[in-house]
Order: sequence, then structure tokens, then C-alpha cells
Amino acid sequence: MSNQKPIYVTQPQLPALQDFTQLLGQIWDSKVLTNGGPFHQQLEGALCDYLGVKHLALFTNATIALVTALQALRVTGEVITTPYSFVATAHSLLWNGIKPVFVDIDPDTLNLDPAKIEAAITPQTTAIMPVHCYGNPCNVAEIQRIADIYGLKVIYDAAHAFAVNIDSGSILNHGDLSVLSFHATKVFNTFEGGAIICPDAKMKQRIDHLKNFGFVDETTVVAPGINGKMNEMQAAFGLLQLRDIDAAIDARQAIDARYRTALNGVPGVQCVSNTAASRTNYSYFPILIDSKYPETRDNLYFRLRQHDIYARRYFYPLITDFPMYRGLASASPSNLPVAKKIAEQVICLPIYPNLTEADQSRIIAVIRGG
Ligand code: T4K
Repeated sequence: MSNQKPIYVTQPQLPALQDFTQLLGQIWDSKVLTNGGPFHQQLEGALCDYLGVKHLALFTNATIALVTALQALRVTGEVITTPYSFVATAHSLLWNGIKPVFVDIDPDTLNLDPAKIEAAITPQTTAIMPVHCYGNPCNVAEIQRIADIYGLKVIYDAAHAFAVNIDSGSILNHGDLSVLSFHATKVFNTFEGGAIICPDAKMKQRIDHLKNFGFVDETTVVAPGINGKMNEMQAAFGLLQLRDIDAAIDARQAIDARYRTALNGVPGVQCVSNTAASRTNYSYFPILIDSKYPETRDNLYFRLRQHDIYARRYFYPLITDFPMYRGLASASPSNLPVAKKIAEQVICLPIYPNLTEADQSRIIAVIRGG
């Protein structure tokens, strides 16, 4: 083991503590802690402006937001989704009694492969839940084309896609709903948190009811809603995060560029590219290790750990390897050869605004065999 300071896959960027305590002072004065208070309202507006979206409902985390998005659209039966994601994507389906149907990923985008969706559609299929993995945009036009033909809803798990644009604007304006995560490990965080982006005010109203137990007013409950509300402390923190977000993304971009230059030409190391986005957020830095590299992916992963570098194998194992999914016919490895291969090759390297050049050089040296 090395005696150097540990480097984790990510580290949240925090605003100045005194700025936060000042906002906490306002919460102490108002005694409004939650249930759609002033910071909550302010953050919803500020995020709509920043992201370029029309309506946004804040949530306590993205997992509850995904569960609620499915409820809002009354999705039932079967939903087509990707095995190459964080397990929360598929869990949100099981929490709604929906059967996930897994479809393989595209080897370039690492997102649901649109060419394989139609073969997985059955009379029970009601929706598609793709993921913009690592913030790489899905092929939204093709997915929408298929959804329109078969009358399917589309809910994007956009947990990684904060501030990601394609030529037409925010990636979050595609599909019926999109869900963001504001977890501590994300580009924009509110400790824990998330949001549903929706195209119209009526849908936002339904989502707002669903995240507040189904209450419309003091005596009216219209649906078996959940408690998915973001509290005032999280929302106030989010406002401060938003102030610094452009600088944070710029710092990530510089780290991304340095990795690409330093790893270019290292045999067996391929940096995953994000080609479809006109603006990206540099949320993750995935590399793929192939047989030209002198050791296996896992050997490299453990060697990095010996140097106190805690890279992560996002997303290994595949969701379909977990016991609650592996019995499904669509979870069979023969149905998912690309996802299987990528899950065995991937390592996400540390990337966060405060990663120093010296720390990054340490990581690069280990990968280059130092
Ligand atoms: N959909 C997708 C596609 C997702 O990736 C996720 C979450 C969701 C849905 C669900 O969103 P939320 O319901 O969480 O809003 C982490 C996160 O917990 C999870 O939010 C995230 N995806 C996933 C990709 O990564 P772990 O188990 O790897 O986190 P953990 O605790 O090992 O953290 C990684 C490193 O980050 C640590 O080694 C150190 C650093 N860290 C972490 C935390 C929590 C900090 O420096 N400070 C912290 O507070 O899952």
C-alpha cells in the first residue's frame, strides 16, 4: 500500500461554508423547512432557466423521481431498458410492479441500441426507459420514432445528463419525462436530490401532487402519492451550487482533456468519446481496457487501489447479473453481448473540479505502467 492521500472517483465541490450558513439563517428565521418553501420555488425556477427547460419538479433523490415518473405516466406491463446502468434504473420498474425487458447497448454510445428495441416489443410493452449513460446523449430521434409507431411512452433516466445539450438544445427536452440526479457524486448536487423535467404545466402539477402524498389541498387526495419532496436545506444548497456550476464544468473539461492527451496511444486503453453532445458536463471519465493492455481490467483496477486511487467499475456487474433480474429471459448474457463486454472492460477514472494536476499525473503514471 502507498502512503499517499487517497484519490476517489469523485469528490463533491462545496460552496463557501459561510454562504451556506447565511442561507441556513434565513431558514431558521422563517421556520419553513420543507413542503415547497421559498428556496424550493427559487431553485425550480433557476434550474429551468439554467438548463433551458420549461417545467421541473424537484425531488428528494432520482430514484424516487424515477418511481414517480412511471406513476405519473401510468406505465404498466413491460418497459424496455438498458442493463448498463446504476441499479436504480431497473429498481424503479420493480417498485411499480413493472417487468423490465433488457435490450443491448450500442458499442459507441454505450446507450440502449435503438436498432434492437423493436424486436423486444410485445403487446405488454408500454414504455422505453433509456439512460444517457455518463451524460452521452441517446439517439433521441430514433427512440422517439419507434415510440411513436408503437404508442410507447419514453422516460429518460438522465441522472448523468445535467447541462448536456445537443444541437436542438437541452437533452432533457426529449421523451415524455426526464429524470436528473443531484446526488453528492453528481456534477450538480444538493447532498441528495433529483428532479423530473416535464414538457407541460399540467404534467408538472400531477407530479407535484404525486410527490406530496397525492394532496391537492388540505382535504383532497387524488392519488396514492409518495413523499418525494426536496427540503429547504437541500434547495438552498442547490442555489449556491448553481452559482459555481459553469466554473465546475470548465474545471472538469480541463481534466478530461488532460486524460485524453496523456492516454492517447497507450496500447489497450480507449477513452470513451462523447460525440453526440454539443455541450457536455464531463461527469465521468470512462476508459475501456482491451487485450492489448499488458494486464486485465481487474488487475489495473486493483493496482490503482494499491496506489490509493479508487477508480470505479461503473457499470460492472450489469444490472442483469443481480439476483432480482438474472432469471428474466432478456437478462440472458447471449441477449446482451455488447453490454457484457463493455462491463468487463470499463474503469471510470477520478474526475472532479478539485482534482489537482499532481493527483491526475499520479493516476496517469499508474495506467502507463509506472
Ligand atoms: N440512475 C442512474 C443512471 C444513476 O447513476 C443513479 C445514481 C441513479 C439513477 C439514482 O440516483 P440517486 O437516487 O442516487 O439520486 C454512487 C451514487 O450513490 C449514485 O447516486 C450514483 N448513481 C452511482 C453511479 O454512484 P456508489 O455506491 O458508487 O457511491 P459511493 O458512496 O461509493 O461514492 C463514490 C465515491 O464518491 C466515494 O468513493 C467517495 C466519493 N463521495 C461519495 C459520497 C456519497 C464523496 O466524496 N462524498 C460523498 O458524500 O453510488
